[in-house]
Amino acid sequence: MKSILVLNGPNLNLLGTRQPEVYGSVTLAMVEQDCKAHGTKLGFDVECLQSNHEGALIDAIHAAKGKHQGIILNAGAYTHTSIALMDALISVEIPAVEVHLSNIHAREPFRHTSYIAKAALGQICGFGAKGYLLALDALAAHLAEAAPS
Ligand code: DHK
Repeated sequence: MKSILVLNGPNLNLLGTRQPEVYGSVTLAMVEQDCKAHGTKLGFDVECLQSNHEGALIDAIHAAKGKHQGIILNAGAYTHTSIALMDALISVEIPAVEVHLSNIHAREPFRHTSYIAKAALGQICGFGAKGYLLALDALAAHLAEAAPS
């Protein structure tokens, strides 16, 4: 069975209580549960991981090589700063979809830049927690196209 890694970065462990007017009231546990359930419908095994540490996120991307066929990444604020995360994604050559709960392009100018976008198939932002499920759909379509069964 194909496996997808859902990776969340800094402060996303606070989902549900952190600025709910921006990030919504759904907790990370609920997001992860929904991703697993949606993955099952699509025929994917879904593994979820969250870290507040850049190095741990890089290690998780490296460890995904040979284990996961796709990555869904919300790198939180590292999106706007981390060349190291971009390089990690490029290095492992695993198709990745970037997700943000908020519409980063409608917010402060410093959030308009994404290093992750340079290494991702595409970006889904502004749809709240549903964005993760849309990203799973996008990866399913991409992987089916790449290797039709
Ligand atoms: C989450 C964060 O933590 C912010 O730093 C990003 C992103 C946006 C989100 O919308 O999911 O700027």
